[in-house]
Amino acid sequence: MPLNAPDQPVSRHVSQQRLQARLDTLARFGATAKGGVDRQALSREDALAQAQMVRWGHELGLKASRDPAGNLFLRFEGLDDGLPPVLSGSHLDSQPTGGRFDGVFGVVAALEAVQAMAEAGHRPVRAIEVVAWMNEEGSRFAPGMMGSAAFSGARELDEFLPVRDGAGIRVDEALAATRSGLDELLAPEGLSPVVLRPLGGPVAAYVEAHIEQGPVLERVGLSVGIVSGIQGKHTWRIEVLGEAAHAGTSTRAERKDALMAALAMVQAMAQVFHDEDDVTKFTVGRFEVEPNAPSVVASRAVFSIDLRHPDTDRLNAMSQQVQRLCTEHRGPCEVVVQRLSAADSLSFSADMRQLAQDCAQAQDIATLELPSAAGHDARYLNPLAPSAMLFVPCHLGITHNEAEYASPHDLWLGTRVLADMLQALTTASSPESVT
Ligand code: HGY
Ligand code: MN
Ligand code: MN
Repeated sequence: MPLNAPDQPVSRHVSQQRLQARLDTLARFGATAKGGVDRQALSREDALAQAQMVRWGHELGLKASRDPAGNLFLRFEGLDDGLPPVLSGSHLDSQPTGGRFDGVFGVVAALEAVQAMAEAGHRPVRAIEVVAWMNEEGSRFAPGMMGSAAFSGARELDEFLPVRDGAGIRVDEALAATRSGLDELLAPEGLSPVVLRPLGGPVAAYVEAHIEQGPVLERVGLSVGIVSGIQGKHTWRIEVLGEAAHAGTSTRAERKDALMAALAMVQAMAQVFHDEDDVTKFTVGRFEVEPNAPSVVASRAVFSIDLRHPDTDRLNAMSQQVQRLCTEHRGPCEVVVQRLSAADSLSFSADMRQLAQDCAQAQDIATLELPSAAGHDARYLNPLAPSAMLFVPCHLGITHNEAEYASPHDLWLGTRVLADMLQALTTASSPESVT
């Protein structure tokens, strides 16, 4: 049963200035010289950003909790504590040369929506939890979306704990370090420590605001997009093992050149996955070579594969070729093909998309429905509860790049629609079911 836009919308209390100020504050944690951010998952910068969210939540009387996967929750109590909460948020971690909006906008927008409710004197029937998911980006620890995948039960947290970053630090070590880091940051301020909560839990609905990471909304001159779905994404880690040898004395015939074998694999996949309509996205973003010395034949090469397509069958058909193509092109080397993640394409519920449309229309905000080519934590919430995503434009679609930009006005409009959606999802008219 679709819900309607609220008749006393709290969106009028959403503050553009406060939203921008909070984004500017968080952009300081991991700020890069070129105006972007490098805030790796479970890093000191990540802990500083989480601590700042806890401080802001504390000012609003929100209870902070963190689960064993490092997801952070700020809870705005509802009238009926027994009802499953509505969750809204995104991620605080970034790519190494990331932008100031990817992920963090959704976390700050959810907080702003809750603050607008508090200022409007609106007490929701069911709680709202502002959430910052751990390691959405998968930059320091692969795969990405570890926090939301573990929360939803799509993946076991135990699978992720032994994963190491480039410095050999394990996820569980980094989780422990940021947990104590968070307590150390907050204790001197007399803030109650962040409560440890169990992994998972009931969710009534989930809404995530995010920059589009594409050029469509800006091109058509709209400030808010309603996301129809998210394309499928499969990722791998490929390790090629050869033998170090002298660049001058070893002959081609006797070499076990890990780099040349890896390049042959990448080339073969690029050809097989090439499609004229440019829908398939095949990316090798990480490529490590050992010993990485100019006069030594490479003994080892490790590279990532990120393969995406909106059609799940097509994606699966391509996926099945990865092992074969790597094996066929390994030459005299050994190859280890490790699948890291496999997520199908998904669509968001029509009721939730309709609610987004109604809440925007009630504010005379024109919208466009569009798919997401980028992955988001909503992927893992969608099977649990009715979920939706809202996009705001990002200039020229530039993202995963320090030049990423979204205008204060667009961010404000997107947050206003989010606020009214969360209000509609938590009003008395919806105590038993959400949509
Ligand atoms: O990879 C993605 O699509 C997301 O931005 N981490
Ligand atoms: Mn993101
Ligand atoms: Mn991203």
